[in-house]
Amino acid sequence: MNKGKFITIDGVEGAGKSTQIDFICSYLHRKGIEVVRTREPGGTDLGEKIRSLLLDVDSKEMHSDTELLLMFSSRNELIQNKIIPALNDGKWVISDRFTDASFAYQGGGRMLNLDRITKLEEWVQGTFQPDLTLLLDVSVDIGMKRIEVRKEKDRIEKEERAFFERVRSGFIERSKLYPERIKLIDASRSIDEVQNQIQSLLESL
Ligand code: Z5A
Repeated sequence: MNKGKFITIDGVEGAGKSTQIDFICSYLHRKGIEVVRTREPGGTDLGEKIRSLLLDVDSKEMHSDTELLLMFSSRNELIQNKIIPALNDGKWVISDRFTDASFAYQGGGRMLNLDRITKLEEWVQGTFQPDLTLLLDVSVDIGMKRIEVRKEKDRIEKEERAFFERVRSGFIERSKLYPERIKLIDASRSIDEVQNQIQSLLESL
């Protein structure tokens, strides 16, 4: 039986996931909870290699189905080799992105059939789901503005604006389907205000 809790955080790029994960980790540490921080795609040795393939700008011909399958390959490694063992040890796991991102990016952005994504989800996860998903919702404009000062864009970040609008809608649809698990947070607010919203959700967990 799992003893730890599994929390995921998601949203369009620039929503503030990394910023808020820093806060969540230190908040839980202060409560005496041991936390494992991870990310998708990636989070394991093999997963990080898969991540490099996925984000490589030279892979621009990658078929959308290949992209989806690689996301789930990375996820399988992460679940089996990192998340489940940590939860069984009583640790809490915080993942920067998880399966909702596949529904939003590959389902919404790439317009892949959602039933096929559901089949992969069932195959890789069975009934395993996060205890809590924090969905940081921000407009595509705000998200892009926050990260415009950054280095070069990776393969997915190079997509056109309409792609990211579909991704955002995909996330919102997910939150409507699973309101108990996915908590929609207005991430256009200040960092402190977003933190306060997250802190009360963590307390209830
Ligand atoms: N992907 C996929 O397609 N399918 C899948 O199944 C999965 C992933 C799992 C890698 O994700 C890519 O993989 C991603 C989706 C795809 N592609 N895209 N696009 P990633 O998570 O590694 O990369 P990212 O989406 O590009 O994340 P990010 O740009 O690093 O965003 P973030 O972590 O949400 O933002 P941040 O670094 O915390 O904040 C950005 C800046 O905004 C920073 O200067 C902050 O100080 C500032 N900030 C943060 N919060 C605020 C607030 N509230 N106000 C003002 N400023 C703020």
